[in-house]
Amino acid sequence: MTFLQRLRTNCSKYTAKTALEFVRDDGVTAVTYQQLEDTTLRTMGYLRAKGVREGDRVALQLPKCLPFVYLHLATMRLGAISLPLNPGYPAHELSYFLQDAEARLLFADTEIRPTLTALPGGVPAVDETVFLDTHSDEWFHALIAGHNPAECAGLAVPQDLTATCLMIYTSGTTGRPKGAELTHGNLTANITALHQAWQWQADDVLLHILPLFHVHGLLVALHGALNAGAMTILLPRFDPEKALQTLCARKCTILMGVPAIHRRLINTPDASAYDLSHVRLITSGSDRLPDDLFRKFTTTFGHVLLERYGMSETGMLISNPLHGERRVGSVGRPLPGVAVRIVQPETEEPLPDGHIGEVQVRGDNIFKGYWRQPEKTAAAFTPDGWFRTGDVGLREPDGYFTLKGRSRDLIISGGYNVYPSEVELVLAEHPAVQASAVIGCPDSDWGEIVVAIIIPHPQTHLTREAITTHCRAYLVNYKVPRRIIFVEDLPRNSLGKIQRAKLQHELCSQP
Ligand code: MLC
Repeated sequence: MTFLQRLRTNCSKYTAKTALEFVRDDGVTAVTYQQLEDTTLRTMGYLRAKGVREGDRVALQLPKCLPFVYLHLATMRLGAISLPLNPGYPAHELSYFLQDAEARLLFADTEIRPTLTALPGGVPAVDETVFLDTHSDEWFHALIAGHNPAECAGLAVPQDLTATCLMIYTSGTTGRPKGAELTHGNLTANITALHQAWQWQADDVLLHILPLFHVHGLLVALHGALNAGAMTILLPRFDPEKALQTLCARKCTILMGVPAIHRRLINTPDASAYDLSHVRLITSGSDRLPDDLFRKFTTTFGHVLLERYGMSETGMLISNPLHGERRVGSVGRPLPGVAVRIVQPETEEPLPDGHIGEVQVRGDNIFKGYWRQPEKTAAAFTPDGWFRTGDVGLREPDGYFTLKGRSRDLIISGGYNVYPSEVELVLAEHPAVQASAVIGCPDSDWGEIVVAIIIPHPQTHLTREAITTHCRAYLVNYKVPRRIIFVEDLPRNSLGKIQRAKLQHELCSQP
């Protein structure tokens, strides 16, 4: 049964049970499984009336809200492609995604109307933009009110496992971001493996504190709970105190976060006074979990974090066990249905246990390819069909995997991926920047922070503030360099390539 079929079954099985609760400062909106199904069907009617057909892209640049969930599910149920986008993208980044994806519809918050209207020539390659006032759901319900659930109730839930239903943009070491196409089969394989590994139950209560526009918050957390017929309590944004209070008051059983979130949780005043004994699972992913954080979390809350490993292109791959040893520094063993091998990077020959090499993976969870990028798709896989993760690691003789770094230049800040090249491209647009290099430096709060090393043009007076202002205009907040260093020269190798590792070695330990 596919994820969407399972969800529909859950909606008819658990009719009166709460599926979602959205917590606002001014109150809580509860949605039963029956209401979720009815609203999804109405939304499908609305989208169909707007002309959305199989394979069309529907872009969601919305803050975390219930209409996001309805639009996402309704789009996929129609056989169309849900395209979640970070609501913080400035016009420059947003414009690229919209152009590349050629979305039929864009749903955006009224608050970003000025950003969108500032785009030269209007919103690119989108047939229509629908602005929603996401402060209240009334607005959305008024929009779909003309559509009866019966209108789309007879439509078959998509059966084609190879059809794309979700597109997530990911960056790379070169070029512009690419849309990773995930299929119904991928979503189903991912959620089936996690359901089994973490033993999701219908009486689980998930506290949802992550953004919805990424694989972690969407596919692992939200889909996981819906697939199990469980209840999800959604907080619109992460606030450590509110999270701990809600976790206790609502007797939540599952929490998922990134290391930057877990660090904030342990640093909350009187953290250890919160009784989390009813919580059965707290997971960590999207970034390496430092050993000290792993240990401090256990001493603070009496809970051993379960670290797991995944990517946008693959969904979840490896996980520490629900029962058994959650090994510090390790991401655990491959999930059911996922094959993992370690290869020698140049020859791609499999390596014996204990040897460090590139992590390559296979399974029904691995994405179909990059949107309209056949060459990049081909380059992402080995000739025999293994996906090259770009991560470096080793396998212990007992099957546990440990990640040791990356073979690509990737910075992970607060669980978000940043590729140096995309920041360097923006820096190069500044008239007073002669050359630049961007590196990630370790940071106790964010894991890594983005650091820009810049050679200013002679005869210009370049300030850090000017660089920050420039970057904020073109890049979403977590990509904006937190440290800016002016230099007269950059170290290059004999081919003229900037030596990032050398810069990291020289500059990262300095404040
Ligand atoms: C916010 N800021 C960041 C940042 N997030 N800086 C660096 N890195 C980040 N990740 C900056 C803001 O610009 C702002 O600065 C200041 O920090 C405070 O912003 P904030 O929004 O109030 O921060 P906060 O709410 O504390 O957010 C922190 C966070 C958030 C950890 C909750 O970053 C987050 O939700 N991260 C999760 C990301 C995630 O879901 N990744 C999954 C990817 S999927 P200023 O100067 O503007 O005031 C994936 C696959 C997998 O990777 O395996 O899961």
